Amino acid sequence: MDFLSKYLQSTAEKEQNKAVIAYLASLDYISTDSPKIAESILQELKDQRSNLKMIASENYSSLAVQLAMGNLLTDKYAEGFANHRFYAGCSNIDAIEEEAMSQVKKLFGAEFAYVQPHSGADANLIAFLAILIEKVQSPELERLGAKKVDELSHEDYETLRKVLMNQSLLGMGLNSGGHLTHGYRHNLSSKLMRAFSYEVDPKTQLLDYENIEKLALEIKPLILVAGYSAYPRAINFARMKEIAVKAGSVFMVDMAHFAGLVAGKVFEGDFNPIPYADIVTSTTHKTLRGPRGGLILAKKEFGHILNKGCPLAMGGPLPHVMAAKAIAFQEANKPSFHSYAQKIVKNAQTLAEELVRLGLRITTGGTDNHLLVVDVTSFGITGRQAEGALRAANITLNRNTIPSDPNGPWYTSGVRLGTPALTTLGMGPAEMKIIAKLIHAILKSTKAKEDRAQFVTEEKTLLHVNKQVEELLLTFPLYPEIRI
Ligand code: DSN
Repeated sequence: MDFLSKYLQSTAEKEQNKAVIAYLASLDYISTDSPKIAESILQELKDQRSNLKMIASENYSSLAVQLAMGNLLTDKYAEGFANHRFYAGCSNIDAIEEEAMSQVKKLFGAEFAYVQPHSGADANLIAFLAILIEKVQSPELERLGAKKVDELSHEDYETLRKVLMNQSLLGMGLNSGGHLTHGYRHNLSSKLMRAFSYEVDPKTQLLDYENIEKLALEIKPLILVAGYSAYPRAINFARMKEIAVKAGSVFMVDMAHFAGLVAGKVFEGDFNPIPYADIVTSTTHKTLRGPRGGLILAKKEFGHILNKGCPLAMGGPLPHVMAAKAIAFQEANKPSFHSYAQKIVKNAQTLAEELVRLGLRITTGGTDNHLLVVDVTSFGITGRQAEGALRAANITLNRNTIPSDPNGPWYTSGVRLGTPALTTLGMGPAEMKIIAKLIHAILKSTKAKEDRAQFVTEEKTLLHVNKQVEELLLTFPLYPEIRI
């Protein structure tokens, strides 16, 4: 590969366009060491440029965010937390971690921030453990007459472990749009604690706060979790907090999906989790548009435990990713991020309205956020078949269960669509209307084969949609400054 010298010969803006130079140089340089890896990076760029990215949990980060991850920060061990490390020579990592913490606290108005989690799942695990330690282990230690776990005899430690493992968690069920880490049977969360789920109302598919309250008062969980991966509505966190208080639960919110909508002030008042939750976890790469990673915000009382996320549950922090998080938080602190967040929702609502107008069934009938879940059963296909047919048409999304899904989480009866990435490209309501028609055309022209994963789509429609997608993406290109 020799992208950089071609670029330098063809542009007079070379002094100004440092990001492009860095990007191209890195590709060229990687290709000298590993042509295979350079080829895959290039291929991924081409792939993302030729498909409409509608996976609700994905986005396009800025080149500054991406480039911050490609350097020697990855070589540094920094177990511990800022200014409290188990390794020498961490002062630069301290500065990076402190900058990321300060930017994200400002962004969300949070008392405490922990920016090390490698993912949202890590963030949730650390949050669960912090709550168990603060609310269960500490009083149990006192009862056993010890200050630290190290002081306990083997027998007393076993007693403590049994008490810790006997706690309960109440979160939104996977079929209703909750996340795996909120107590799903195939996730550690349901092995670590006794896990219970609340589900959406079968008729409206909306959260039923009265029902959640009833369940919470019966179970009295240690932790009440709010948050979702596939629920298209705003949650009333003031109401959820009220339930948590009545049930004597710690209130935790996983805002991985909608963090960008909180940062962008779309979700305010009762719908902003920060003032209400004891602990808020998130990812940094979805609506928040940062690097792949996790994040925890909390009331101060949990800070001293959360800071011990490594080694409590996690390996060494990733300093290069913390640097990229700091940049992303700074970007989200700019006023332009507010209008970005508003446009995400406007686009999702337009898409939903147009799909409904075309006769599609959308769970809850619409959306308040960045995502929608479409029931594809009326087309006689599974979610898996719909996902495959749409990908063949260059529309990338993921299959998703709908409430009470008869097809289970592998085949599913729905697809989940999101607008964060297309909004980053600059698309608006006019494009959403076109895309709704394209999705409808593909679903209508797809027939199921016997196997629940196999399908066939009418050739003429497929070619038409491919062409339309290509035209849209030529008008709204990804990283237009990178001309390769
Ligand atoms: N995998 C993420 C999503 O797609 O929603 C959540 O973990």
